[in-house]
Amino acid sequence: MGKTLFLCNFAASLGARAVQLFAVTSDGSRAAQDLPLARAREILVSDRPHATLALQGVQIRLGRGKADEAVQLLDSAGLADRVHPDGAVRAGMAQALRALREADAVLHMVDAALAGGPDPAAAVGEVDRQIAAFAAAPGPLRGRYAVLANKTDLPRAAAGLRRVRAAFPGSLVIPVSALTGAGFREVRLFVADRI
Ligand SMILES: Nc1nc2c(ncn2[C@@H]2O[C@H](COP(=O)(O)OP(=O)(O)OP(=O)(O)O)[C@@H](O)[C@H]2O)c(=O)[nH]1
Ligand SMILES: [Mg+2]
Repeated sequence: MGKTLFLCNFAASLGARAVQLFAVTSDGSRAAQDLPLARAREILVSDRPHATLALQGVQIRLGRGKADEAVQLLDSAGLADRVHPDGAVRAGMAQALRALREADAVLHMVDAALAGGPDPAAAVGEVDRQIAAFAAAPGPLRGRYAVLANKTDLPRAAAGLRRVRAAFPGSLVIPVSALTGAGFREVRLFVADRI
């Protein structure tokens, strides 16, 4: 759907050169390994579902007042409605949910091109609605949450974007293309205001 491609290209647009791969071990400690962004795009972005199983991240600078300090941008596993049979996939989803509470800003990505196709439920599921509802309620996410409607470079995304906005009526929805960089400026401003 584009979370990992977004991480790589958004970080590159802000001048980052490398992404860090975190291996989070059972005691919670992180082992980091640097990977140049071009290489990261090659090996981390994939059409295969559940390509990303563990949190991975990159240090960026947003270049805006206080926000011109190092900011950590994290990429997570995708969430699904059903309990996945593979324990590693389930663990990745649990880790993504835990990370939600600790972040200064949360970018929840959905596929606007998929939402514009014949099966929009594949793009916005129950777990997506639940997270949006959680973000809108008083609590750790309120005011720090935006939905990124990705793949606006594809033809079906125009209809998809309308469906995404209808599915998340109370949320800020930012149209983006992880591929072309469309919408990155809006995302940068959103994040810079919240750190
Ligand atoms: N046309 C287009 N393709 C995109 C865009 N973003 C991602 N893709 C493609 O969608 C596929 C999945 O991208 P990833 O970034 O690996 O998706 P992900 O959300 O990280 O997926 P998981 O880690 O498996 O949850 C790749 O083939 C990308 O090239 C986009 O904005 N436009
Ligand atoms: Mg990924």
